[in-house]
Amino acid sequence: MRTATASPAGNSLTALTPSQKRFFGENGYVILQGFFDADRVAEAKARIGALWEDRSPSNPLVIDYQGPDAATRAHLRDTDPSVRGQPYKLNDVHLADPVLQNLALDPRLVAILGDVLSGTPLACNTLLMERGSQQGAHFDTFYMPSPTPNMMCASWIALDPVSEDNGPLFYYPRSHVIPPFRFSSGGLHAIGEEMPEANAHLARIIAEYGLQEERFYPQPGDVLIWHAQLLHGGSPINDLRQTRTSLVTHYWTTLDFPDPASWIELSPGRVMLRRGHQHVAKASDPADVDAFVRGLRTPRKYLADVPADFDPHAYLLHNMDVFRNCMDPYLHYVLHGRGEGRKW
Ligand SMILES: O=C(O)CCC(=O)C(=O)O
Ligand SMILES: [Fe+2]
Repeated sequence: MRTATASPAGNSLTALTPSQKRFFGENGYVILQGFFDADRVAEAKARIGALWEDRSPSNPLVIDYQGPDAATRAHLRDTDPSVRGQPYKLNDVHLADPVLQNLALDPRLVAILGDVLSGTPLACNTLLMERGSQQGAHFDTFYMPSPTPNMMCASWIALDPVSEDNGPLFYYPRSHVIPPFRFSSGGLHAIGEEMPEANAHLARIIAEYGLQEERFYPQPGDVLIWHAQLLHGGSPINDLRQTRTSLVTHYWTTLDFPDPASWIELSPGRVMLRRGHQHVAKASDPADVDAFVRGLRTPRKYLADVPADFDPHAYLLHNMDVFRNCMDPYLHYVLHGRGEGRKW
């Protein structure tokens, strides 16, 4: 599929061509070949090494292991270097590292994303991986649906060549036009106990609509942009020795966050959600929760929408997944928790 969306001068592209725009609308993704040059790629890879080496208490990064200790979340500074040889996800490097931030919020990239989204993209999180995720087919809206449906997209920046052996990203072209799976809340946000049903639904729509999986075999510097509702995942890794470094950024838009206190604008058009790092918390820790609640900058719109006696501490302590994912309890309650019948 790479030729269908090839751009003659990827590293000077600042807007999608009309045919690329049409391709995105019809297929739910677009590939920008050679978007970042070799220097940007080398610089980014050097930063990843430096972040791993930074053992100082001021290194705020939080890692999710995906290897033998899958489901472990820890500070990168405390992580044994051997974990680097296994699949992992490093959360939100854009909050801590200017070089990686400049990839996620590259001026040319945000101009293109703004066009795709018809609004200013708002980087809500990043995931840095040095190996494939091997994650099953999913919609990103299971994890971080935008407040307004479809006002969301993702960029996937290749920093290594990808082949069949190092776990290529896969996706189903045109899956974005299929009505999304709705959880019992009526929303798109995943409810843990209902995931088996959601996965069975995905298998059914793949068969019913005759969706054909495609795999992405990029060169370093290539970028894939996908629509909020494009079904995708990571293929199995055949050779764990090979890295498959990529930076994924999920973007909402500033239209959903009209209060500028919710963002940080690095320069015009380059905007990220004002938020902290993910929380490393194994059990309910009221002191951590308290510190988090004190630092909140909840948009007024959401504050006004919760019951007068809503207690954000109690909500986070009852719903540690919300705390671990560093989600604002008021916003989470209004967008998801109320519909899901969450306790507080
Ligand atoms: O790179 C991968 O293997 C999958 C990444 C992904 O699904 C995501 O970050 O949304
Ligand atoms: Fe995803």
